[in-house]
Amino acid sequence: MSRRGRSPLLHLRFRCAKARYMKNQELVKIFYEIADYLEMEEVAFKPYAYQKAAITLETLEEDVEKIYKKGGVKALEEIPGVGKSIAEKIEEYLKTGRIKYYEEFKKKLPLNLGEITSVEGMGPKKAMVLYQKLGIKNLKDLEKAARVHKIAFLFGFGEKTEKNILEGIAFLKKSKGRFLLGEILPRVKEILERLGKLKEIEQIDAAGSVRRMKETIGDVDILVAVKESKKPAFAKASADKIMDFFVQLSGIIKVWMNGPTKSSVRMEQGFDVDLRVVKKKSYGSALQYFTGSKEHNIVTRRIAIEKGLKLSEYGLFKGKKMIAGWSEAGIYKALGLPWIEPELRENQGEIEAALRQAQGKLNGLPKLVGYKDIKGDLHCHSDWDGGVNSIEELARAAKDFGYEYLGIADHTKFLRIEHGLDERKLELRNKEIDKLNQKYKNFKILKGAETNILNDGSIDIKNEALKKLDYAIAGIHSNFKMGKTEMTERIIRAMKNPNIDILSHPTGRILKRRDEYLCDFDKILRVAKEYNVVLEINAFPERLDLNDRHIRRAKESGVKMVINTDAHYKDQLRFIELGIAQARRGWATAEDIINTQSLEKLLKFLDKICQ
Ligand code: DGT
Ligand code: CA
Ligand code: CA
Repeated sequence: MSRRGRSPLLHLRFRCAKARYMKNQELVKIFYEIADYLEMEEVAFKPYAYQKAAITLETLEEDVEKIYKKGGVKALEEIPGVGKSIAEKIEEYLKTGRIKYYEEFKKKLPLNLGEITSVEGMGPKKAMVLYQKLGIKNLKDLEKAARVHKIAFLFGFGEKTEKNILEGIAFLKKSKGRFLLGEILPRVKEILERLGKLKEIEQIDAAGSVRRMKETIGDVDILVAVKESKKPAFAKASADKIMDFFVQLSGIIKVWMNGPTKSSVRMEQGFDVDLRVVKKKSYGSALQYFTGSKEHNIVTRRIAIEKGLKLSEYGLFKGKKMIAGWSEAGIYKALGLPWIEPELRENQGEIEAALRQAQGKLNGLPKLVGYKDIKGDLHCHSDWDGGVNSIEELARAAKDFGYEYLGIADHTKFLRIEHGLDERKLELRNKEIDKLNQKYKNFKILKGAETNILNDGSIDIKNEALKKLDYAIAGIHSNFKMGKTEMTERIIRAMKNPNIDILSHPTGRILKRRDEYLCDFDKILRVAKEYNVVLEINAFPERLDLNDRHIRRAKESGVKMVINTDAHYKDQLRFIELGIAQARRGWATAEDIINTQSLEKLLKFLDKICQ
């Protein structure tokens, strides 16, 4: 099946990301939709150009409006992935609030594409057929049609597709109202920074699921301690001032509540933020309480009761006397526990481990991998396979990031990802890397590839090509709906290939979109251990795959892991934080993660597992 000359959309998109600035975000949505419309009309290359622009805009930390005001269309063209024609469209949008080119598409095909394509398996082309044959314009229409079995009879659809559509919609509904940590975190940091400047604030932290770095977030909980004063009136005036400042922050579209100790707002990206102001003496207990999780707190409160104490958000009390409250560590200490990292607070055995540690026994709390421990990323895509940046740009970004090495893992030739490299192109790319490496001191670009595991478990590129690499990744990028035995065998066969070192995004889940594929994870772990295959913790915001539970099982099985971003654009290297958080939530230590090693050690390790 050759579709040469066409340039299909990248298989993975960080869709509808919450870009930092509103205009960026609106443009991201429009450009993805234009790409979809172009894809429907089978236009060559152009869809990909729009998609590339969308990818950069959604992670861009600058406001396009500002860029434009400063330097006009020329400055817009400097944004990676933005060419002349797209720069002009951005200008048109900033000037008139619309893009004619887009409006014309919408007139021709008036569907809510974003909604329909958010269903797993629903691409733009299927959406067009459904619109033309059944008049399906949005999610509601789609669900209705699937329920009354109108879709199964259409050419190219069938009962299975109809079932998948319903499953996809059910999955979407399940995750409704939750936001990806990757979308939320940059905004939270910004709010903390803005509020943190107020002189009335003694201390400020994000609590709740954000502090625990959970992969999805319901709402954001921020906690503030007011500077102390002898006069109560002063404290109250300070709290009022903090609240008033908070509810007037830019980017807020609704104030639910503005009270003396709690305010609650909705941000333009759609999520809510609660701000609580507490007294300094209660700050630690409030932080402990509002960090949660609820399940963790139930146990800490029970321990307090067993000691004849009472634990609440106001403090730890013995009768009427407060015995701890200002510091969070002080609360744990008074309960007879060491401080517990927020990422562990899910009542998954962390309190038992803390108790063992306090009693000087083995198997205490793990020394978690640190946010600064990663020395390089082994999974990013260059412009050789359709990523936004050249290898050199990526290397420079990685160097600036403080890395010792960067692994380029371009896609290989599997037919559906058409930018994939064949043996010859991979060879050429390797040469470019060799050449670039002569330039660097104390930094190295590693030659990798992300190969595709075909239906029978074979790899889509020749072993001779893999042998020339520093390491090879294999991943499933197609046919996710296999039976459990078949899928497990498929993956295992790939892992047994001596040239495969890393299994990428091992369970295939996409947050808010699709579940893991069926697979016997224990079997995968046994084979990984026996054949020295490293499992990836993919840090891409919508993947975070392995998840926390799998990481913990991998660690317990003695299987090594690697934290990678899967960046398709240099700014996405910062997603690494999300992967590290996930590793921590899975109790991983630096020893469990191979890319905490220096270049020298990593190369030795790869050499060893390559045999
Ligand atoms: P989320 O917002 O759904 O992502 O998850 P959280 O954990 O941020 O939950 P949220 O915002 O409802 O509450 C923040 C924290 O406050 C929660 O982690 C623990 C604490 N908390 C809230 N309600 C209760 C409760 O009824 N009992 C206990 N023990 N703690 C609570
Ligand atoms: Ca929350
Ligand atoms: Ca909350």
